[in-house]
Amino acid sequence: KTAVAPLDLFAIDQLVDEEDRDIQRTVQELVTQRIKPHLAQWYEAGHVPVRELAPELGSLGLLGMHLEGYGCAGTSATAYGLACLELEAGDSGIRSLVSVQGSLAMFAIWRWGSEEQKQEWLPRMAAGEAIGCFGLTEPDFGSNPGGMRTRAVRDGDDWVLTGNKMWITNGSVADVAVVWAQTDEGVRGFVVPTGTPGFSAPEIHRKLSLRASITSELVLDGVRVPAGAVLPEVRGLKGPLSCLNEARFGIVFGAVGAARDSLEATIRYAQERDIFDKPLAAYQLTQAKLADMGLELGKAMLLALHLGRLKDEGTLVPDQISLGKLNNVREAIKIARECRAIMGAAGITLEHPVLRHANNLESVLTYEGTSEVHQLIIGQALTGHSAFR
Ligand code: TGC
Ligand code: FAD
Repeated sequence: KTAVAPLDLFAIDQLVDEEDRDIQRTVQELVTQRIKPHLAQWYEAGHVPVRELAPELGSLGLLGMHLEGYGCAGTSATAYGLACLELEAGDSGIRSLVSVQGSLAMFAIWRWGSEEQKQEWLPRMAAGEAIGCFGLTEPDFGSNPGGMRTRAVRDGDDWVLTGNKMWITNGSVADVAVVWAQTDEGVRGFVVPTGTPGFSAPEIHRKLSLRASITSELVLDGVRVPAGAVLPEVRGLKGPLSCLNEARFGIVFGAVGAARDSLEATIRYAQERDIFDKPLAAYQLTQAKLADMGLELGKAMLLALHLGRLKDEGTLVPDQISLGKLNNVREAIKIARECRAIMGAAGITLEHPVLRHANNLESVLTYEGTSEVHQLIIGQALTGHSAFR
């Protein structure tokens, strides 16, 4: 009897529109042919060729794909989610590249930028010719970005930015950084070309997670930008947090991809590996683990699709994105770790994707709001009390 693909357990494919499914298949093909063969090497090297990959991702419309106009594909939010799922079935670092470009840097400009900023950056970013990064986190302010110390002060018509950002995806390969800074008018966003004097982005090395992704510090040492560099349409923390909603939504789907890839690899392995004279897959203990993982994977996918539908209807609220991010990343990391254990020693190498996914998901659990931050957002929605301070 042939094994059932984990996603088919729930017959979830039938719930997805034909058009969205076509997009998903195209991304799956790209990941299988162009990305998966190189992942072990990129991961080992702690490097990913962002400059080469970005135009390929752009040519498929994957950069800023759910945005309208300015060279963006304008797909449904669900299609964007399914693309994130397939990219993260490759590696969380590849999905990060796409999340940061489309949902953070491009979205910030698309939603809060001036017409000039949009015309200047969005078409090139959609094509993958210009790379963007998003600087919110600081060394001392991660979960609490409202405390940020980076400051932008007026000097005549210009703004001068000073401060440090930390853990910034694509920082050292970016052409443009969307930087959030305190001003006399509250937090504001700035579109900073990375060649501006005073801007530097040292890469962070020795990561044990998200190795197929570039992570950097941003140093802003009196970076002078013209008046037209400020995002004119937003003031306050709502600016960056609105971008996080978009990226967190992508992660709700993406985490399912990492879990699916782990489970598929493990089911294959368990069928081929004989232990005490019969396949590992034939033992009740193994089957109980696989069944529980298949169940959690299907539930996570149903939740992702539900949130996708709400987003496409225009009714999705941030608290619901927190439900999805908390559940799906938490379950995905449990699945990847359990898969690693089922594979025994073979699970610890880059011959199989499971420990790579589990290690990546450590970052995913932390970035875009830690699990604790999302628990507290949900706690606040349930009780009306903010437990953040
Ligand atoms: P709080 O007082 O609750 O709110 C301040 C203002 O923001 C508004 N707001 C939102 N607006 C849009 N979307 C949301 N989700 C929003 N949440 C809050 C709120 O209405 C208020 O507006 P106004 O007009 O009244 O001023 O803010 P707080 O300081 O208490 O903080 C709340 C908290 C802790 C939930 C927030 O700070 C938070 O989410 N912290 C986590 C930070 C985080 O997620 N950072 C991610 C950095 S980027 C990243 O990790 C990229 S990883 C690479 C990849 O994606 O692959
Ligand atoms: P902290 O905020 O110091 O949290 C430490 C611990 O305290 C966590 O367990 C947290 O859950 C817990 N905690 C926090 N608040 C509370 C509370 N109220 N109650 C109880 N517990 C609490 N940021 C960007 O701006 N742009 C990027 O492109 C980007 N890319 C990233 C890429 C990677 C690989 C990583 C790892 C991070 C990236 N980040 C980025 C930063 C990320 O968003 C932060 O790491 C995250 O927001 C958490 O901040 P922190 O690491 O400072 O942890």
